[in-house]
Amino acid sequence: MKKYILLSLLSFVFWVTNAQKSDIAPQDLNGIRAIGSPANPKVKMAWDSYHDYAQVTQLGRDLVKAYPNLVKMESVGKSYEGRDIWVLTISDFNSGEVENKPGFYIDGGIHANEMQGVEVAMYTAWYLAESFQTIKFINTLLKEKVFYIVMTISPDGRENFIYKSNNSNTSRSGMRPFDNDGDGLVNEDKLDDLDNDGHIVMMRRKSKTGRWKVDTKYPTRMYQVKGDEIGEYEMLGYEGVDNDKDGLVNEDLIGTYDPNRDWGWNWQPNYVQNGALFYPGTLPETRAIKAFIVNHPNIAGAQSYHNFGGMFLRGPGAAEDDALFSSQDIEVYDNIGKLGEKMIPGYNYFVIHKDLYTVYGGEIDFLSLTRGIFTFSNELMTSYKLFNQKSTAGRWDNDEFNEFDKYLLFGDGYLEWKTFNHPQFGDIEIGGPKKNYIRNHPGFMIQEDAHRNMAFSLYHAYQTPKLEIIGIETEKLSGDLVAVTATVMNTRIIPTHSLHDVKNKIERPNYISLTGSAVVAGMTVQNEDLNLFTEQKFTPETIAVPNIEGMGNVKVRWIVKGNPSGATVKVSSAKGGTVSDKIK
Ligand SMILES: [Ca+2]
Ligand SMILES: [Ca+2]
Ligand SMILES: [Ca+2]
Ligand SMILES: [Ca+2]
Ligand SMILES: [Zn+2]
Repeated sequence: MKKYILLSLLSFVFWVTNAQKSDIAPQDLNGIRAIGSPANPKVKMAWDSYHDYAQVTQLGRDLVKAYPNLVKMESVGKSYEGRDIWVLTISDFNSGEVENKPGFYIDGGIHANEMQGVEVAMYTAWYLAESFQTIKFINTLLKEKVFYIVMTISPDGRENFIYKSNNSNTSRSGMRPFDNDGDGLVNEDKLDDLDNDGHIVMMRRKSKTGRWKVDTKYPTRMYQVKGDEIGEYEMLGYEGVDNDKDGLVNEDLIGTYDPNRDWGWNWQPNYVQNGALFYPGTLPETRAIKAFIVNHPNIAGAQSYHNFGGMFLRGPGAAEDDALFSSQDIEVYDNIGKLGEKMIPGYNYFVIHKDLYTVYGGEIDFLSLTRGIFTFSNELMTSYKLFNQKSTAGRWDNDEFNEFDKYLLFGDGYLEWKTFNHPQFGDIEIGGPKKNYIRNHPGFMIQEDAHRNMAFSLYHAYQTPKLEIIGIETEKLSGDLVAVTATVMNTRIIPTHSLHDVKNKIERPNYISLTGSAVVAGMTVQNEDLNLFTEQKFTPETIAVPNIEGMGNVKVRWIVKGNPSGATVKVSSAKGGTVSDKIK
């Protein structure tokens, strides 16, 4: 009897270990699993808070540990303060070399106060790894593509935003000191957290000539009086004192430069483009990412997450570059951007300089115009998300954030006004929105928007070129000559080269080669019915094809001596990957 119990116990243990070994965890099969999400992830994460640098790093390490065949983590360089800028390479390492797969680049949080970009990038890395075994689409995607995810591109600024006193607009940049007011001193008059609560809020003072009043409906909200209405308060800006007694308050803050004006396309100096530094690539963070992008010519699509406004932005950043976006390339952007508007209600597909503002030396232009990469930048969060309806006023003018705060956040979004005795302004009051409200999603909304934005980028990544040799035909000619004709199709909507790339010869052409057969002549078929060919006299065995359009195809033909059966046709494309087939 004892033996029997032991045996059945052993077989139970055996069954359990076996079940754990299988690709799909039993908990994921039914019951608690919600469709589209891993129920039993190896790396446990909660997506209702923002993560600091140590936690971002830890997620990368945990994913590498749990999924060594899917995730690799490297440092692309150091930030100004010496933090590693991590890039996660995510792909199925068991199916082909990653360098030979179309790549998709993602980064988040170049503007450090725009916190959720980092969370979307982290969520994407986590979701891809955790869903590889359960969701067929993700499985195929990681077999065919490689993702390069820089979770936080400005780690110093993010640490500052989290651990130091800030408002929702600081710190937008990194920590490099800069003399903003030209007095020979750096960071000499920073924001001052008067009550030391971590939030830099507004200062107001009672005034008979003031043009501001308290909104009786939402007492933390101030509004500007109009016409002949008498005001009650004057506004004195963000919490601060004149530290260096130069008659200005908060005039030399930490990091007022803009890392998204430091890139090498249409860069302009600071007097034209506010926030630019000394030359394109002044910052170590920018230089590290540029080198990474240039060293990965397989990157065919890219996404850089920002906030605020609910937008899918494409270039150019400046009107004078409009002509560089051909109708052919715009059609690709339209296809992806318009679907995005359906995938994320409240988000709009826009052009940076037309619908937002002019940006010189921006990262999006660097990616799309210097490197020929089809790039979107999503501006995360919009007031549409509050009540699923379009706002009638701008972010700072409407009272929807106050209403949302009252009924859905129970007052957690704002600090009530309180008195303070200021060394220069006397009796004032301080209050207003917390640093992590307005621009950044409230906790319960982070995951849904992360998922929707990830889905948009996965669709974008899916549409990077996929090359297939759809047919190889042989035809006996006179003597021992044989014509070999190969048809190569791109079955996705992104071409191997943007038209801008082709015109400027940014990336090498695609090569279609025939090996294992004596090639006498090689040519591109222009029109088979009308017998139009373009012969390539130099290296006829390797035909250079400048572009294979989205959903388009090319035909190449070789004239060979003798029976070509067993010879190999190979397509090699920097952004379209490699594929080969043998002649039967
Ligand atoms: Ca100064
Ligand atoms: Ca404060
Ligand atoms: Ca000063
Ligand atoms: Ca000052
Ligand atoms: Zn931004």
